[in-house]
Amino acid sequence: MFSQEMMDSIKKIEATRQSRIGADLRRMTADEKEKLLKEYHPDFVEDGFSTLEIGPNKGDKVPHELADLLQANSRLLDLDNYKDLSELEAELIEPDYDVDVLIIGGGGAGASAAIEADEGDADVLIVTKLRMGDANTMMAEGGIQAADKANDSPAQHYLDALGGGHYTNKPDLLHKLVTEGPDCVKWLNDLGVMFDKDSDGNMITTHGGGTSRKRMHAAKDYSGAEIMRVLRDEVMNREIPIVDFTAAIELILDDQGKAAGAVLMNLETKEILIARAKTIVIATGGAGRLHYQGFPTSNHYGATADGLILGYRAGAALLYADTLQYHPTGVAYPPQIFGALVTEKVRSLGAQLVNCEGEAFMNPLETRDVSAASIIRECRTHKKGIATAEGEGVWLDTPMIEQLHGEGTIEARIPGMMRMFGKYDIDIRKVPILVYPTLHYQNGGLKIAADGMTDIENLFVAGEAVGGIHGRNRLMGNSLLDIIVFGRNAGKNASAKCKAVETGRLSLKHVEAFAAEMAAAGIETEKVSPLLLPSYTHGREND
Ligand code: MEZ
Repeated sequence: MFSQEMMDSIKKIEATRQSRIGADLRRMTADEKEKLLKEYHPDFVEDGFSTLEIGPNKGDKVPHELADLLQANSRLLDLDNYKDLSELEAELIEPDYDVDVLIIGGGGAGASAAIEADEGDADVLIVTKLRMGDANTMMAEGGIQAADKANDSPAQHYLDALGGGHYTNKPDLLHKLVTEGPDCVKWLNDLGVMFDKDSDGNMITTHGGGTSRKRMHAAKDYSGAEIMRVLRDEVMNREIPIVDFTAAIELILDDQGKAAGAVLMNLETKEILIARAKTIVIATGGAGRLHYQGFPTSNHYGATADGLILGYRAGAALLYADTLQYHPTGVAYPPQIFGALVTEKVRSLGAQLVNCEGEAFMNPLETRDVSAASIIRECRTHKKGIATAEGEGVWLDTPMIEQLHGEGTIEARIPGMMRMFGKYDIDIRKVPILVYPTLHYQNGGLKIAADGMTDIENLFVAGEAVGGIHGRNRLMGNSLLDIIVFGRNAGKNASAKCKAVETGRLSLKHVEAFAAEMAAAGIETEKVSPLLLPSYTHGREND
């Protein structure tokens, strides 16, 4: 199972384990962190980025892969059953769906928005390109932050997230996140999420990287799946209509430039459908499947930045689209689960990051950007990584957890991790895990105000497609929190707003205008967007 090099190194890990337990691993200074990030974090790799030539963020840099999609051809310009755009525009008069609130995306943010919009008596429709719950929410493991303990406060939570985000978080968005956190965890608990609790019924909370208080609430190490289970049930119980396997491929504006619906495509039949709506919530999630800079990803199959493309082509601005989160502990070995998430909770429980010599090279609770950069340095410059067929990695010393907290802790607190590695005959109670950074989260996204609305009237955004809440680096557990806080917020505000909306004549003129802007800038490309699904066939579709 393990190579000889790995076996030899594991012996060194075992030999140094006892001396590392209780060792005071110094936290880096701000200057050390800044230097480390500039040298090793992928956000600072100059040739990973292109400068946008058109659109609201013209002049800004974003990853090449995203730039190629933001400046690509609309799918509407190349539809089999329509001669040209005017033929499709003629169909806008008789939409297939006509609702108050259209929610694009079936993850945690979309579900939360739908529940609150329904609660606000709006007529709601969810469209999702896969199935309800096929989303990054489902993949989140370690927990959700909320400052609801006596020794904590939203102000403390604010300061932690602000420091972790390099002081670039939008203050009003961060304020909302932390002040509404406790109520959102209570809302989830009341809906039926089975959070870990002690024998007195109190929530068990742990630290995450960069937190000054234990405020991570978890459902073992499948917190996102548990939250999604409950949200999906709630959507079903309320009989909110869901159209699945159907992607939004373009937004529709009205003749006053306000958002007024979306063009949908059934992914199985390729049928085109028109949805008219008074307000729209984009909740399409992240972009891990764009594999920026060749990184593997912890994201679900549909994470292809679609919402950013839809919003941008309609004229909505992006914020911090040049900053991504590489989760420090993606699986480096075995290859069958390369890039999968090893939850930060493993480090919260005390497992150290250790190089091939058995040396702990950083405090395990540094923030994610710093931890990822530190692992890359350990491998690339210090040459203390372990080689694998896919690249390299460092050890995450999981057996330490049971030495610190007693036998049975791993099975009780991180059973998902134990099962995932167990399938490949790796018992994480006995041997460490090999890890390397994996593309995990889109820190940036569409710019919103505190009510969740973009620069485009009636267009709301929630969840990972939003930029600005977390600044340039998100702390663990603030994403599960943001999908709930900002999902509910968008749902409430979209349903309240729709009562006063008088939709004008539906139009796709912005699609033509964007194509003209591309032509004027001399951008010629075969690419069409949104991507919808990634391709792993590398041109071998017919093999
Ligand atoms: O917030 C996250 O990204 C998260 C909880 C991930 C994890 O490490 O478990």
